[in-house]
Amino acid sequence: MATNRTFTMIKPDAVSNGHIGAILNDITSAGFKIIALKYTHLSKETAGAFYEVHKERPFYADLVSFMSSGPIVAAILEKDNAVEDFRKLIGATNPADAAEGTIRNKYAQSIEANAVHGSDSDENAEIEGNFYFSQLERF
Ligand code: RTP
Ligand code: MG
Repeated sequence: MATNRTFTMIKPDAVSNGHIGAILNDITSAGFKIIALKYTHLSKETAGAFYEVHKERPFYADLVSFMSSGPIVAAILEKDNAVEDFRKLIGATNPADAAEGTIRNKYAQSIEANAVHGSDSDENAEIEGNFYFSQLERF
């Protein structure tokens, strides 16, 4: 069953390049409501645990280093058809392939430093949101 929530992170490249405000504005302008929001810095261990699903992928070690290289912004977002619509809003993983006007098209640096994360399923949105936020941190 489709739910109306997804989970995102503004990645270290976009934070250090000063794009937090612009990206949150794009997200809310596209009709997503912010349910939970956190500014934090992942340790290598925490980033490794978050990306456990990618453990066997060749880019896993680099991804964990990158995601723990500086602060990130984590959020739970709400909108009808949230997971699919949010992935449309952010664009393809590789910014070279991301459609004009998408967040990755505007703010990403490379296939790894690609500005934002977006959950790829309702099930993962739930798991990822629970990784960062308690019930008391959701509004
Ligand atoms: P995300 O999970 O961050 O929303 O990205 P995605 O679904 O579009 O891509 P995924 O396949 O889940 O990969 C997770 C993140 O790993 C980095 N990556 N690097 N060097 C590479 O070839 C490579 N491929 C992926 C990216 O940061 C990607 O977003
Ligand atoms: Mg993914």
